[in-house]
Amino acid sequence: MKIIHAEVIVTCPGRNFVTLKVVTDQGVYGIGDATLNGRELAVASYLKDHVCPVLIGRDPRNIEDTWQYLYKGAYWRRGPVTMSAIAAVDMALWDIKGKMAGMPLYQLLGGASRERVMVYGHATGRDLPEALDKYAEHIDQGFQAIRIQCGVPGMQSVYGVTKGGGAYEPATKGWPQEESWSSEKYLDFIPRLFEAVRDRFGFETHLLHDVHHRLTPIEAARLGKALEPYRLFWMEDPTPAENQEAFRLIRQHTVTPIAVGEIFNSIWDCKQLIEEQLIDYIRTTVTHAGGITHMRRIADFASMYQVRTGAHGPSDLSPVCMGAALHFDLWVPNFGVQEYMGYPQAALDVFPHAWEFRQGSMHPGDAPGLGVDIDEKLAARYPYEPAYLPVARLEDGTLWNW
Ligand code: GCO
Ligand code: MG
Repeated sequence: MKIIHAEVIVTCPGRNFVTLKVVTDQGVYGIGDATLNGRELAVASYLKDHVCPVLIGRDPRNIEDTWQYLYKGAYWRRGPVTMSAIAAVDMALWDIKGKMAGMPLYQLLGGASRERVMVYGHATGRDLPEALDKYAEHIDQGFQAIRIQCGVPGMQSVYGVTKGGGAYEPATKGWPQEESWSSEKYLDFIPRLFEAVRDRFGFETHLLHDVHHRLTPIEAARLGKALEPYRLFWMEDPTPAENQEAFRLIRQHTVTPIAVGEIFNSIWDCKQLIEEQLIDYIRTTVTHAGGITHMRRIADFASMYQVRTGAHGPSDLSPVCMGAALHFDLWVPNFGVQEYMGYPQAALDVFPHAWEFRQGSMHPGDAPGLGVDIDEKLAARYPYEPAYLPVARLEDGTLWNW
């Protein structure tokens, strides 16, 4: 069996997505997601110019060998561009293997460890009343886990909150938007948000919050401690994680669980955080962390330290990644939760999928392989549109972590 064709499809049904399609001499093809928000064409070129040519003639059944070939063979290891490209190939090959076997991917991984996958949705409000209303809507939709983000009094823009209300999409067309940030105002307000949520809704629902890398370690420690009475499921990305030792300081002060890893792309990025048990949930994703093959390695390593998975699942990872993630989640023994932000209708139409959402949980479906396809004709109707993530500045103009 041989790969005879590999091509990259870039489409913008509401937002940009990069998809790899790998075709075999037996008529079976597989697809993989290679979307890196705001830097899409770098991965598209990596695939088109450097990876697709060397895939031709390879046996698609040898997934592990192909993974090692692309990882070790490039000499330049890791990084989001490289690892997203490898991930797309890996996903496509697992898709092919599943189709050849006539089995959904989760069966190839070892079968289902649970009936369905618990997902968390985003309740976001420009102010406290709106945030609480959105939270109530999520409870009505059956979510058992809800992330809450809220506008902060005195601050013009906050991560995770749309200016006009409605679904949050951080990437914008044109020049990167500038947001301003005050850790002081944020730290003063956030405990009041959580107090209000627990007062009104009680403790039945898992409660999550994303700090989005904004605090220093000691500030993060203070926040975690202040939020302890509200029993969070997790506090996400409390401080940038390039320096993993920083999390020791946070841990010394608080038992609020911590989730990190959405911008990580290899097992090496999370090594110290996991082996020193500095985090509770690892948020790496199939697309940005080297595919199913590498995610499996990360999850197995994490399981040795009772760290559970909590994969990133924003709208900027395509419905192809969502499918792969759900197969992985259904199998992985140390599953925690899966993020699900949802998609614009146009994106759902371009990527016909077997996965489904119902009452706060999801299932990948039982179609062979990933159970996700791409409608290429429809995709061609939505050409690429340059878009950037915002940048954040402190109130005095200093560039900060967005
Ligand atoms: C999350 C994330 C996203 C990222 C986005 C960047 O927890 O879902 O923080 O909202 O900001 O994926 O492209
Ligand atoms: Mg996040």
